[in-house]
Amino acid sequence: MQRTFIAIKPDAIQRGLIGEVIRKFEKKGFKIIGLKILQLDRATAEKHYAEHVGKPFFESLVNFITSGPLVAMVLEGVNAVDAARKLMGATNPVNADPGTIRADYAHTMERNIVHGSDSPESAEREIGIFFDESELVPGWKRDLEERFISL
Ligand code: IDP
Ligand code: MG
Repeated sequence: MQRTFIAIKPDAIQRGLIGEVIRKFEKKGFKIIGLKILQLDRATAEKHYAEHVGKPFFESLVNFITSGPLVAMVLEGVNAVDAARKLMGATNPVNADPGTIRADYAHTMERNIVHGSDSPESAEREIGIFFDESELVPGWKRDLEERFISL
């Protein structure tokens, strides 16, 4: 089991897509173990996107991600980091495989609906930025799993 950090970005929230995005991850079988809505301040946004400091798009990226509320989420699953990124599709939605979240709902890199951690290390770092450990419910079981265990 692995954890990954997902953010549903302000463009998705403006467009009323929170439910659609969560549905994709739920349908795939991830467990949501952390979930909240918040508006990022600049300092936190810069910390979250620290790897992109100095890149030409950094300023507009930070402006965008702080422009409205986002939904922060922690998912648990097998190979959660890679599996979630696969489901999200490529950074540039034009290159995203059909059926992925970015292919279905976005067509520009600047408004690509969703963020997902790129490694288990990034996941732990990003989870720490957005959540206190006490806000997470790790390892909860579905009734079906409990039933299988007892059979
Ligand atoms: P990722 O979100 O797929 O991990 P990153 O390279 O980490 O992609 O970039 C973070 C975010 O910054 C992207 O999701 C995208 O919104 C934006 N971004 C990345 N590269 C560019 C670019 O070349 N121009 C404009 N925006 C970009
Ligand atoms: Mg990234």
